[in-house]
Amino acid sequence: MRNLFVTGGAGFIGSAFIRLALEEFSDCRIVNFDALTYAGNLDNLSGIDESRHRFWRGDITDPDAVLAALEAETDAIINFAAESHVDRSIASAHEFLRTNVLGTQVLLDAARERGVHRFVHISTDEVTGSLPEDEEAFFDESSPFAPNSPYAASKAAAEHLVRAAHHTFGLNTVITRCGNNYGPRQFPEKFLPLMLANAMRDEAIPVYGDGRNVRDWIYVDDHCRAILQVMERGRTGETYNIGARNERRNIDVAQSVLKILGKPPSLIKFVKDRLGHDRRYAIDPTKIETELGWRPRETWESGIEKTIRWYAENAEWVESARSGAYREYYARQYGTI
Ligand code: NAD
Ligand code: TDX
Repeated sequence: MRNLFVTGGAGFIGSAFIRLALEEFSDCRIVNFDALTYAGNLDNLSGIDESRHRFWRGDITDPDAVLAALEAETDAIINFAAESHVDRSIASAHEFLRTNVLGTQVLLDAARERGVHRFVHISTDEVTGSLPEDEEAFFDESSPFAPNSPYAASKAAAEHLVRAAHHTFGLNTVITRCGNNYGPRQFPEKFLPLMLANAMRDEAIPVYGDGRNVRDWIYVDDHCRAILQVMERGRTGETYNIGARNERRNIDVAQSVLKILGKPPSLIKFVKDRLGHDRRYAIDPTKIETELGWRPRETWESGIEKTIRWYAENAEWVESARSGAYREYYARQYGTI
């Protein structure tokens, strides 16, 4: 029996992970602990096997709530819960420190108190900062910390706390660092779903700065499969980079998506750059490839096709995500473009 405690399981990656874990392991039972912030959506879990999934609404910064939900026989905590959008962290860092830093410590303490066997912490390539353009430099697991946004700084702080819990208390921890995920059910504040939602409605696509910033893209299920392998077989106290060797400039991503959708390149609008905008991320995934034998299954072409199809077929989900508070956020972030 695998008893998992997943935090942030109503978000983009956490919900994909729950789908996959329930599919891959027939003996898997999941408690999904999520505060349902603007980014959490129970519709993301529609169609899963409810008999093996229990949703618990709660905040990871609340120790009593976490302990109430965390069963003693839990095999692993997988911590996805976070404030995850860089632009929002630039507007206000407070929630990022509260959830990403304090919340991680609350979970680490609870894991010790309940004797949880393994703590899997989901981190990001952004903790190691920005790489130079046009150079054969990559992030590996020993790259120095150099977070540049309040979001990245909060994720770096969380990693330090996980490391400390392992070193000081011997907690069985593993950390994963991934790059830019794409796929179904990603909230349309992030570049790719924002682009898809706007282009499908013939609205402008905002591209920051000169559009030459590079991101390393991975299909969300490939990321989740890697997390499952790290959860099962990763070495305690270790960090694993996860990447599909798929670097692309933002402008190229925008142009290729418009081409697939049959929309004109004139929809692209260059807008004011993000403050402190990291130039390039590029992940060296050699460690997870050689130690755990993980490889991505999707190519960029197959992943993008699946993603576009999902957004085309789920207009209701998109409209609901784009309503209410999203409109205020969008107006604040982009004005009228
Ligand atoms: P998301 O914003 O889609 O989802 C976050 C989820 O966490 C939501 O369901 C939200 O309700 C929940 N949450 C937020 N604050 C909470 C709190 N205080 N208590 C309980 N639940 C809370 O994020 P995502 O894109 O799915 O990212 C998941 C994780 O993966 C994050 O830790 C993020 O840093 C990391 N990550 C994301 C990417 C990416 O490209 N999206 C890449 C690398 C790493
Ligand atoms: O409107 C936009 N226009 C634009 O040009 C937005 C929202 C973004 N961009 C650019 C900024 C980045 O160079 O596109 C690139 C991708 O931006 P985001 O989707 O905001 O992702 P990023 O900032 O790269 O961070 C993502 O990857 C690492 C996730 O949001 C993080 O949670 C993850 O840790």
